[in-house]
Amino acid sequence: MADSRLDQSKIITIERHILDEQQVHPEATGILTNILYDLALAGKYIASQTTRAGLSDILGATEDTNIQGETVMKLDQLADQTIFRLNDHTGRIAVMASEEHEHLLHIPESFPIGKYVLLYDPLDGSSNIDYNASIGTIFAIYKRLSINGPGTLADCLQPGNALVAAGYMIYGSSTMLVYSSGSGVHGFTLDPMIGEFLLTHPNIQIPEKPKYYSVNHGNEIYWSKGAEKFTHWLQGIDSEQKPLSLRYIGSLVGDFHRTLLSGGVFYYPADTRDPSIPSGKLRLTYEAAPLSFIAHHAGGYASDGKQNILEIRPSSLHQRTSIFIGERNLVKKAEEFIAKYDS
Ligand code: AFP
Repeated sequence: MADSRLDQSKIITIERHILDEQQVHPEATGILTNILYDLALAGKYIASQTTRAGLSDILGATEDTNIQGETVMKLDQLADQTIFRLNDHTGRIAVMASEEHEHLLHIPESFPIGKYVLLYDPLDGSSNIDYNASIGTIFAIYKRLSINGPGTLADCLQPGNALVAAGYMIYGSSTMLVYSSGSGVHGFTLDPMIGEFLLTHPNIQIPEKPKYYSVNHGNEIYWSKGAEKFTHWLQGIDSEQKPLSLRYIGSLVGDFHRTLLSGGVFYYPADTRDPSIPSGKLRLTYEAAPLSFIAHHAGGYASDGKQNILEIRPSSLHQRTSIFIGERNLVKKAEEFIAKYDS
């Protein structure tokens, strides 16, 4: 039964919030608003399936491997299809790209083509599914560059500073949707009683006082001198810095979400493990750019160690990058160490 003590005047649903945001832009047609609703709906459905993962036979790996050579979990496929199918027929999207597919996802011929481009990582951190740790969905929305016809690869290979909106859903102890369309970062928590996302974290700003640093220390032997020295600085070794505590899940959305709310820095530096991908593990288009957009609009900053991630124009769909993301001064400090030791 709904709690009658809830103050109805303070309840802002995601629908109302997105509509209010639209009012601020008189030129808005409502199309972006509807894409955000569609993604929120996808998030609700994926959340409902992930919470049942331990119960049903959808848990476990399929025999397929994705373009990154990783084992594809069944939940990845379900999340991937859910997002595609909720957006393929609406006439709002020109083309999509998913971390799970090597090539572009075109709108079926029977459906109208729209003016926006949607890139998504349907279920990030999926190697954590079996261990009940937080996982998430990341999305990035651009305006198409091409004039008409099906959307093109060039439409998808835009730098993060051309993003119109970006965000993520996190499936953890509660389900949250966090997004920005350029005016602040707003977080909504799914109320499972009413099946609606309610505004719980308006205008998120990354705290200036850092609490944690977040990195996979197991890779330290593969790091550059700059990444190693930066880590020592965070640990208070050879520095005046009060040591920060370490937190690392290995699920980007979970690690980023904590960094956004608690301050600090998450990083996945370039390493020497795989000479074919010297630039880092995370995907620029599906992971780094949208989260960098969120960090930027929450007062933070994201860098590949040398430059603002939002300024990098991808040259391929599945391009990887190193990343340092979080509280601005800490990320700038990382850039200093990289410049000093790795140039
Ligand atoms: P999976 O989706 O295969 O679990 O990969 C998750 C991820 O892309 C990202 O979410 C994490 O930040 C990162 O990989 C963790 O990588 P390590 O396991 O190498 O630390």
